[in-house]
Amino acid sequence: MVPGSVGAVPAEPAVRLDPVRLDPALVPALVEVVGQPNVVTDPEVTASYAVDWTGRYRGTAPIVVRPGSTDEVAEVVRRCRDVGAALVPQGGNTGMVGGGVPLAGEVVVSLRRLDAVDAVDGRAGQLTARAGVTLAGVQQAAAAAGWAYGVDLGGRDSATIGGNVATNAGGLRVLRYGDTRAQVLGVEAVLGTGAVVSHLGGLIKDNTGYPLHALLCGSEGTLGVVTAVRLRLVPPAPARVVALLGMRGPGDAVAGAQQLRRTLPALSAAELMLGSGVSLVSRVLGLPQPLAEPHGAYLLVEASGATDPTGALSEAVASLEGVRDAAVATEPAPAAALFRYREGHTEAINSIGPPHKLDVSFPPDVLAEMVDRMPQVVAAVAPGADVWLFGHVGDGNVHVNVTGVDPDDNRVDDAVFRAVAAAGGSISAEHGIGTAKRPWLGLGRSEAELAAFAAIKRALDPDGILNPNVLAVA
Ligand code: FAD
Ligand code: 2HG
Ligand code: ZN
Repeated sequence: MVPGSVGAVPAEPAVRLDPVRLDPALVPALVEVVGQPNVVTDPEVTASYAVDWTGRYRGTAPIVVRPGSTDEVAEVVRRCRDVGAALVPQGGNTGMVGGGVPLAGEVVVSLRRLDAVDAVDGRAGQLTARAGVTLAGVQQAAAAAGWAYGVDLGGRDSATIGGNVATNAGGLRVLRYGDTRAQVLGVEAVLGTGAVVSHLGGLIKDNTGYPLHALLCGSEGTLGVVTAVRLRLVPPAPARVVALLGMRGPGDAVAGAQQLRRTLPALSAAELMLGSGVSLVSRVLGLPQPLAEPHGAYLLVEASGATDPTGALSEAVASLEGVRDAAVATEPAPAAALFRYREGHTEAINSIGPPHKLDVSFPPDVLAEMVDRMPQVVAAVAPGADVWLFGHVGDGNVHVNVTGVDPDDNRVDDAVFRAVAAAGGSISAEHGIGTAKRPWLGLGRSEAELAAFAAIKRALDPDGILNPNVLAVA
C-alpha cells in the first residue's frame, strides 16, 4: 500500500471484528496469578471498562484482570499467550480512538493498581512512575520535589502515565517541552512473549543500541504493556500569564500563534478556539461569555518562566494583526478560568452525543487555509452535521470534532482524512490510530514503512495477542 492508496471506505463501522473466544481455563489461571478479587467477571462491574470516554466505541469485557506488579503483568501476559487470548491494556480509559476498550471481547489488563511514584531524584531532575499513576499524580510528585513535568492535558486526573506513553500524548505544552516521548528516558514493559524489558537508569546520554523506550512511546499497547517509566523533569515556571485574545477570524489566530512562537520566547501554550465552540462551552458548562462581545475566533496564549512574562506577552501581542479584545490573568484561579473555555470543549461536545474525533495536523503554510476549509469538507458528505474546530494551533494540531453523524458512519472521517493527507498533514497528531483510524493508516505511511511496522510487531508480539485490533499492521 502506498500513501493515498486506501480504497473506498464504506459507510459502515471502520473495522469489523471477530469476537474473541476465551478458553474457560483462563479465569482460574489468572486468579492463580493476581488473586480472586483482581479478576473481575461480573458484567455490571466490567461494563465501564468496555466503553470509551466518548461513548463512540463499545465492546464487551468478559474478563478484567488487575495485576499489582510488573511480575504479575508478565505472568498475566504469559497465561493469556498460553491459551491464545488477546488482551487490551487499559489505563485511565481516556483515549479517543477506540484503542483501550475490548471491542472484540478481549481480556482487559487494567494497569491502575500500579499507582506508585518511586523516589524522585531531585538532583537529576527525574522520577520513576509506575504505569497506573495519573498524569496529575506525576505532576504533583514533580512539584513536591521542586520540579515540574513538561506534559499537561485536560484528562490529567484520569489519564495514566502508562497510557500517556502508549499514546505518546501531546497536550497543551508541546511547543515548549515536546510530547511525551521527549520526556521519557526509559521504560519497563512486558512484551507479547511475556519477557520483561527494563531500562530505568535515567542516563541522559546512553547510545547503547535501539531506543526501545522511544519505540514503545506511541505503540498503543501493541508491542508491550508498559509497567513503569523514567521521566525527565523540567525547571518550574512559577511566573505565568494567560491571555485570551478575541480575534477577527481563524486566519488571524493561526498567524498570531505562528508569530508568537518567534517573538515571545516565554510562550508555553497557544490554543485555538472558534466562536461557536466557546458559545457551546459557555452554554453547557454555565459560564459567562469570556469577553464583552463574541468573536469569530479566539487565541488562548500562555507565557511562563522564572520571572514575570506579562510585559513581554503584552508587547508581543500588541504587534499581532486582528486582535479585537483581550482578557489577561496573572493569578492561578483566573488563569484556570480562561483555560476552562478551551479544556471544556471535549466535555461540552460530548453532551451533544458521541462525536467523530478527527485529531489532525497540518504544515504551517496550509494551516490557516485548512482550518477554513474543514467545514466545507465535512458538509460535502454530511450536510446536516455540526463541525467543532479547536486545538493546539501552536503545533499545527487541529481537533476536528463532528456531531450529528451516526457513530458507525465513516464518510466524514474518510473525507477529512483524505483532505488532510492531500494537504501534507497527519491523520493522527496526538491521539493515535487505535481502531478508529486503522483503514486510513496507508494515507500517511508508505508500503515499506508498514512492512517495517509489521516486522517489529512480529518480533515483539509473535502471537499477536497485544491489542490485535489496534494499528493492525501485521
Ligand atoms: P487509555 O485510554 O486507557 O488507553 C489508550 C491507549 O493506550 C490504548 O491503546 C491502550 O491499550 C494503551 N495503553 C494504556 N495503558 C497502557 C500501558 N500501561 N501499556 C501499554 N499500553 C497501554 N490526548 C492528548 O494527546 N492531548 C490532549 O490534549 C488530550 N486531552 C484530553 C482531554 C480530555 C478531557 C480527555 C478525556 C482526553 C484527552 N486526551 C488528550 C486523550 C487521552 O487522555 C490520552 O490519549 C492519554 O494518553 C490516554 O491515557 P489513558 O491512561 O487514559 O489510556
Ligand atoms: C484536547 O486537546 C484533547 O482537548 C481532546 O486532545 C480533543 O476532544 C478532542 O477532540
Ligand atoms: Zn489535544
